[in-house]
This record gives sequence, C-alpha cells and structure tokens, in this order.
Amino acid sequence: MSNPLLIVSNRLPIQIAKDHEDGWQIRPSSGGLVTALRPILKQYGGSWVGWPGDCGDAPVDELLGRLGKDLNCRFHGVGLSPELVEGFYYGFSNETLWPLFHDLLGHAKFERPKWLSYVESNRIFAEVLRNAVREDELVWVHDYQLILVGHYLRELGVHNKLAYFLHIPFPPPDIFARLPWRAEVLRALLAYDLVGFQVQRDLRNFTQCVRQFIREARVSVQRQISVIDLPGRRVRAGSFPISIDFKEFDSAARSQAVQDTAWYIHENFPEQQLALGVDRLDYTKGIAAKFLAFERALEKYPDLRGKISLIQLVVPSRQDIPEYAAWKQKLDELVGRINGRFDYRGWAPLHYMYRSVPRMELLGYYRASEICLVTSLKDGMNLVAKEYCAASVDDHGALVLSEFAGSAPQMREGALIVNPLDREATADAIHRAFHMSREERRDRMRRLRREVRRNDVFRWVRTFLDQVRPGEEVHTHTPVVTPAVRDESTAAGE
Ligand code: ADQ
Repeated sequence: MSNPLLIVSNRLPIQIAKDHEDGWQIRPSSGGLVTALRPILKQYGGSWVGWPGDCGDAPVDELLGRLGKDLNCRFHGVGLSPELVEGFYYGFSNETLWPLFHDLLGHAKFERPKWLSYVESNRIFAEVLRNAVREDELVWVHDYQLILVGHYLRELGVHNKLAYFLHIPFPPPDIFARLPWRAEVLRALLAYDLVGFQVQRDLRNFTQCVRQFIREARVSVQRQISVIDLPGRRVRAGSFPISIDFKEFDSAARSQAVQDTAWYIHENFPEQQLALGVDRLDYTKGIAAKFLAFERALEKYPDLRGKISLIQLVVPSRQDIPEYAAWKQKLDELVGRINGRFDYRGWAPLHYMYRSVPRMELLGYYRASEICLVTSLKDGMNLVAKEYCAASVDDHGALVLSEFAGSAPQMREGALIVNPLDREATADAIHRAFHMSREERRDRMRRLRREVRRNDVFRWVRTFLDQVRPGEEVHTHTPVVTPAVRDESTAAGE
C-alpha cells in the first residue's frame, strides 16, 4: 500500500489546551488509532479529518497546521454547531446506533430529528472531505458516527477508493430490522469499496442483513473476505480484529516506574489477590454484572473473603447523556450495598474509582493484579483484555473474559471464557482463577501474550490496507441511499 491515507474520524486525535505561560498548545491524543497510523502517516504522508471538539476561542486552524508539520499529516477540522453535536453525536450515534448495534434494544431511542442531525452532520463531513481530498488518497472512514459519509462523498463526485471500519459490533438481522432507517444505513455502507468489521460474528451479521434487505445484492462468502456484487459495482467486506501496540505496553510495563507503582498498589492489599476491572462508564461493559458475580463468588466461596479485592477503574464517559448519569448512580449504590454486606475487620471487597488513570498508573494496576475481569455484555473488541496481557510481564495474571467481547475468539485458549449474565458461572470462574496454579497461569498467560504480540495493531492496519488493492475497480457513482433520505437531508440543511 503506497497511496497516502485520508483518515476520517468523529474526533480529531488531538488535545487543545491553554497553557498559562506558553498560550494555546496542541498535542496528539494517545488513542490506539493514532498510534497505529502514525508510522504510516510519517512514511507516506496523509490527512486527517474530524471534529476538533469544543475549542473555545483557540486558533484551531493555526494549531492544526503546527501539529500537522510534526506528524507529516494535514489536519482538517469539521465545524459542527452545538445543536448538531447534540442531535448527531449524543443523540442518534449514542442513543440509537450504539445500543442497537450492541443488541441492547431497551436502551435505544428512535427519534427522527436526531436521525436528521446525523444525516446532516455526515453530509457536512463529506463536504469538508471533498475539499480536502487529493486525487491519490485512500479515504478511510472510522466508526458508527460516520456511516453515511461514503455515500455523500460519492454524491459529491469523489471517485477515490473508500474504505470503512466499524469499531463496534454489527447486529443480527432481527435486531437491525428495528431501525426505521435500516435501508439507508445499509445502503450507505455499500457505498464503500471495503467495509471492515472487528470479527467474523459482525461480518456474518452484516452479510445476512445485506441478503435480507438489499434485493439486488449478490453475496459470495469467500475465505477471508465476502464479496457483494451490486449492479455495476463490487463491495468487499472482511473481519479485521483491532489490537494494541504490544511492544509499547510490554516494555513500559517492565520499567522501574511501573514495577514500583505495582508494588505500592499491592502493598495496600496484603495477603490478598487483586482482581481488576477497567472500563469506560457504559452499560455495554457489564460492570454491574461483574459486581453481582463478584458478590456471588464471595457468598458461595467463603474462602475468598478477606483474600481477594476487586479494584474497578471506571473512566467517565458521555456524562451529558442522562442515562449514563443514572448508571453511575446505580453502580455507586451497588458498591455500597456489597461492601456493606461483606465488610469486616477493615477488609472491603470492592474498590471503585471513577476517574481516568494516567497510562503509567494503569500499567501499574495491570501488573499488580492477579486476575482481570472483562464482562462486557457485547463489545466490538475490548482492548483492555489485550492491554492486560501485554502488561502481564510476570506471567502470573489470569484473564476472565466475556464470550461476547470481540476479543474472545482470539483469546479463548488462554482466558477463562464466561457468559457474564450467568452469575453463577462467572462466580465459579472468579473462584477458579483465584485458585489457579502458578503453572497453569503461566501457560495460559504465555499463550495469550503470544497471540497479542503476533496480532498487534500494526498488523491490523497492514491487513486492512492490503485488502484495498490499488487499481482494482474504478468506482462510478450509483445512488445508494433512497430518495427519501436525500429529501430529508435537504430538509435538515435548511
Ligand atoms: P471502547 O468502548 O472505548 O472502544 P475498549 O476497547 O475497551 O473500549 O477501550 C477502552 C480504552 O480506555 C482502553 O484503552 C483502556 O485502557 C482505556 N481506559 C478504560 N478505563 C480507563 C481508566 N479508568 N483510565 C484510563 N484509561 C482507561 C471501542 C469499542 C471497543 C473496541 C475499541 C477499538 O467499543 O469494542 O475495542 O473501540 O476498536
């Protein structure tokens, strides 16, 4: 792959802040995507388009230009009004697509004005892209907030190769069918040349939806990739499990600073094993299910009492959505109840921290913990499971992993796989992890680390980009979104 890349994500991977002495400062944020793409951008050059966030009166363009020079990347900010961000991001993206795609229909809202904000925002992204894109660039759009961008790019006459990657799961047809705008969303995905999903589960759901809802599509499932033929054009779809920079986690975890941090953390829990949870505050992560399973383990296995503590780190997330605030309160109450029930002789079983933890401290927690509990109700991948293994340089950690996390198929040989809704079985897995012999822990963790080392984030980028073969088919625009949507999008823009 030698074409420059144009990356499109909802948020630009940057942080802008005012420094009292030096004025406005910009720096790249530390997400997995930017880590994975930085070497490629450095080598081949490219651009990144996204919303810069609410930057107050910062000179955004000037700051973006400054950072772009350092990273060999042109940054383009997409301007969105607060009302659009409300409807598009907090609304349709996070209150409709997010729960629906995680099969959690009970959380999903279907409100037409929010759909229209989504349509409008995706159209604005496409307009910025049309002006930013260079002829030879491969456009790579990321995630559920921007599904329609490819369609609008085609409508605006952009003929570049278009690729898309969905970071969250894709639901089965009977769930997807509930979306009133299902045809528009599905057809928009078919505007790309390559559509990437995390795992086979999502790819299979997508191809089944295409078969069911797009009459003129012919789907052939091949070994690595599925091919969807539409009148006059071809779309490829595949699964590409995302990962982490294993080497970076591994070597940072070996540093003296992390070793010391891990030691201090464990010192506070003498003669105990530490079980660790690390999640964004989100109902999909199964944090409550984890607490209840832990409670059941303490109830069922008295030998655990006083001998194990669960440390749960929760990074604040989407705090402006009322449902998330309600979840936080529910978790607070649950922690209080469980600790009240088992608290004796100064031992409290649950330690719950609601804050973002700096990287070195996070690594300290990973390294200090004998058990990691990942209990997502559904998850695109779950990078915490991989980070824990990469940081477990002492090979003494045991991973309890939800079968509904995208990481489960890759990690099932080394992890204890559970259905987090099966409280009894998850409690048994916690007990089993607690009593796992040194040898079994070591064998399992070595297998897990080998897997994450081999399939790291750089391999993810390479495998994905290898599938966008240069010069294979030239895209001519076929209208892929029904006229009804075009009418709606026009109305939203008025
Ligand atoms: P997320 O839903 O954000 O990502 P995940 O993959 O678990 O889920 O990543 C969370 C990240 O946040 C991890 O890197 C973790 O270290 C960090 N984190 C969590 N709690 C933290 C805390 N208290 N302090 C500091 N850092 C914390 C979406 C999908 C996932 C998919 C990723 C990548 O929902 O399924 O794996 O994208 O594609």
